[in-house]
Parts: sequence; C-alpha cells; structure tokens
Amino acid sequence: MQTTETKSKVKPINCSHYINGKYVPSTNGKTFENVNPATEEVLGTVAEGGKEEVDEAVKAAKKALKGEWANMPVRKRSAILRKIGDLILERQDELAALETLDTGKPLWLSTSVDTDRAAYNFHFFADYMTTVGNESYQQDDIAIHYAVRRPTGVVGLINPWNLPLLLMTWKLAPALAAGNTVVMKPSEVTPMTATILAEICTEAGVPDGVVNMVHGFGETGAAITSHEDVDAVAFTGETITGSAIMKSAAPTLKKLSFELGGKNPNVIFADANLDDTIATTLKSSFINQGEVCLCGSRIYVERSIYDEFLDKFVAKTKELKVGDPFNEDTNVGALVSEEHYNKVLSYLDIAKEEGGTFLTGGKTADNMDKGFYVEPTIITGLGKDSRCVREEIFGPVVTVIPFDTEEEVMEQVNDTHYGLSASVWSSDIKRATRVASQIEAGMVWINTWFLRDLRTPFGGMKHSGIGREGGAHSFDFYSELTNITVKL
Ligand code: NAD
Ligand code: 6OD
Repeated sequence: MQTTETKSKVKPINCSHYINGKYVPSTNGKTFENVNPATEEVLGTVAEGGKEEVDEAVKAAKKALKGEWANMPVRKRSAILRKIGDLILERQDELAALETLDTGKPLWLSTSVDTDRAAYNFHFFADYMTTVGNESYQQDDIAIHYAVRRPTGVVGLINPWNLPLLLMTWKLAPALAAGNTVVMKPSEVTPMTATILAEICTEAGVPDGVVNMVHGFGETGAAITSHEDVDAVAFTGETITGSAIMKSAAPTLKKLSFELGGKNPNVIFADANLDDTIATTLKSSFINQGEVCLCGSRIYVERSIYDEFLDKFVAKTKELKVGDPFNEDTNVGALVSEEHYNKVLSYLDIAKEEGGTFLTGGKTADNMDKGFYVEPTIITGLGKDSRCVREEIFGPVVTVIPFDTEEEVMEQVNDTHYGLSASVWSSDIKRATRVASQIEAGMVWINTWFLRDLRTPFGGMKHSGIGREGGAHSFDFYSELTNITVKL
C-alpha cells in the first residue's frame, strides 16, 4: 500500500466571487471547503454566494452592456480575446496544476487537453468573430432585406466539474466575442481555474462588469437562472439539472442552450482495424477517469471478433496505471469527489446484482490509501435492460455487448433517451456512413473519437441537449438578429 502524496508545486487558492472587476467575499462571509479528491485534503475555501451576490453580479453585467464594451470596435474586442488566450498559455503550468488538484485528473491531461483547449477556445473565437457577416436578400426590385446582430445581453454560464476550464472558456469566449456580458458559475467541486480566469480577463483588457463570477451550489445557479435581468443561460451538466433550469427559467422566458448527459455507443464491426479501434476505445472508455460526456460507455462488438476484441482490450486495460495524478506515468487519476465516487461504486454493485461479469476492475484501486480511485472496469454479460447499460455512470466503467447484424445493433444503439455522441468502427465506409446517419446523436465519429474542429456543431439531441455550440452555432446563441427591410 502506498499513500498518495500529490506533488504539486503550485499552491491551491481560496476562491472569492468576482464582481465588477474585483474579488469579493460573500456579504455574510459564508464559505465552504474545497477538497482534493486525490488526497482527501482540504485545498482551501470557496465563497458561497446566494441571491444577494447574484443580484450584484447581474447588476454589474447589465450596466456593462452599455458604454465601453458595447462601443468597442470588433478589431479591439478580438485583440482582447486573443490576449486572454495568450495569458492562459503564459499561466498554463499553474492553471493545469490547479485543475489537477481540483479534479484528480492526471496533470499531463490538464496540460495537453484542458488548458491547451481553453487557450485555443479564445484564439479560435478571436479569429472567428472578425469573419462574421449577416444575411441579406434582394427581393426583385421591391426591397432589400438585411439582418443586423446585437448581443443577447446578460448571459448566465453554468458549468460542471469534469472539464472545468475547457468548458467555461468554450462558453465565455463566444459570449464575449458577440459582445455579451456574463455571470459565470463554475461547479462547486472545481472552482479554482475559473477564479483565475476572471482575473485574466481583466488583465487582458475586458472592462469591469463584463465578466462576473459567483461561486456556490445549485441554489446559486438557480438564482441566476430565475433572475429577471439574465437574458440567456448556457448550461452544461446533468440532464435532470437541465430540466430544473428549464422550469426556473420559464417565467422569464430565457434563451437556453443545454449540453447534457450521454450514454454513448461505440459500434465495432468485424472489418474494423482492430489495433486502431482498441487504442482509441481505451481512450473513449477511460480517459479523464471516464468523466467525459462523450465517453463511449456502451461498446457493441460484432460477434465474429468479440473474443479477440475482448482479449486485446482487457490486456491493454490491465496495463493502465491508476495513481497520483501528478505522476507522469499515471493514466487514470482520482474521481472528482467522494459523492461521485460513491455513485460510481453503487453502479458496480448494481452490475453484480444484475449478473454482470467483471473482466477488469470492479473495485476501488487498492494501491491507493487515500483518495477516490476506481479501477478501469470492463463488464460483460449485461442485457439491454440493465441499469448499467441504460444509465449514465460517468466513471471508468464500460459494458461490452456482442451483436450479429447491423439491424440488431442499430436498434440497441438508439434504444436510449440520450443522444449525445457515438463512434462507428469499420473499413467499409459505405456501411459506416449509413450507420452514422441513422444514429440518433448530435455527433458521430467514424474510425476516431473526440476529434474536434471548433467550427462544427457540437451538442446532443433527445435528453442530451438543446441547441448546438461551435462557430456560427455559438454566435447565433449569443446574438439576437433584427431583420431590416428597405422598400425600394
Ligand atoms: P450538475 O448538473 O450536477 O451540475 C452542473 C452545474 O449546475 C454546477 O455548477 C451546479 O452547481 C449547477 N446546478 C446544480 N443544480 C442547479 C440548479 N437547480 N439550477 C442551476 N444550476 C444548478 O452536473 P455535474 O455533476 O457537475 O456534471 C456531470 C454531468 O455533466 C454529466 O451528466 C455529464 O454528461 C454532463 N456533461 C455534459 C457535457 C456536454 O457537452 N453534453 C459536457 C460535460 C458534462
Ligand atoms: O470539445 C468541446 O468543445 C466540448 N464541449 C467537450 C465536452 C466534453 C464533455 O465532457
């Protein structure tokens, strides 16, 4: 047995709200503790905001919608966004370490994915915003119609804990590019990098009041979503929370963008390149401890290669190292919190009750004394009605199921309330594209997974979301259009 001792040289921070360009505590001084899931040690305190802090933040955001920010030329706003991206890269080591302390994910992942993409989200939208044009139509010799854009207004950005900085910047960059002002609420479980991001925005030249942040739990989020002066809410998180937000936003008729849960299928045909398939399936199953909304947690394999696939997949999975997220050779770190760890473990109990066979894992990692570690787990023998096959576990747990025909597998693939993403593996491109277009999901990858181009529509259908983010899709959400008709 080895005790975890995280080797971060970066000091964790206490997190305050950020309102009108300044860090501020809660008026009543209320805070809660932020815990390192890899060691169970307290990292620091987080201000707990309520209605009062949300009111102050919204007031600042509403005021900042007018004046300097509204009148800033696109070229200057774009330069500010670019500078935010640059400053994220300048502070990348610190931000990556804080992300790892907060989430338990390996440091190499916080560096190569989370913080790198956070900077790119700003660089991408800094460029994109300078190319945005408007529709116009000439109607014979009767009229010219043209649409003009304005910012949606004050936007609430509410985010989960799995990719904290990546997801906050994925919303904040287009919101600012389109001229909005924001009130951000990071997850209560992972508050540190968003706290630094607020300060970075000010340093890059964002005027006071444009970017505000209030920390807290669900009630704090609800104070944002029900606020009459918040014009829109962009939310990423659980489906059930999306539903609660929809209710709370209904009386004030807010514009909503929802990126919600998933239970994504990987469909592997016998003619797939098996080595490529297994290398990528290992990632789509266990990267970030399986805590990526796009992870392929239902794996369907054509029966003629089922045994060979499993032998190789199990062997590779057993090579994965679970351990201290600050160790370079760690593949799988800690789950994000004790609550989430208990949820994932409860699904392992359900799998046992349902008669599943564990080919790997199925338990906590016994090389770690402290922290919330679960071994990468492959389960077979579960039917289509199993809760482990139907419900989002959001941990390092996958089920593998054989199939005989394309028709049969398509029925199982679409037999879910979710519709976020899928991946299809086959060397027959005709079949792969046919299958991809029949899958009821917002994103399907063929012979790859999580390959991103930020111009493409990102999001889910069914219970996995409403709307799309990315390029023009983000811009449309964060803008309102007025069509102007000139009679000739
Ligand atoms: P969650 O829904 O519990 O919390 C997300 C955020 O909402 C947090 O900041 C939380 O404080 C806040 N919140 C909770 N209740 C609220 C309420 N009533 N009103 C307003 N805000 C409220 O989600 P989580 O556990 O933090 O994240 C995991 C979930 O996120 C998974 O379901 C995962 O699939 C999903 N997710 C989806 C995507 C996507 O792009 N589709 C991306 C990442 C994560
Ligand atoms: O890549 C993205 O833009 C994105 N929003 C990824 C989300 C991953 C979910 O966990």
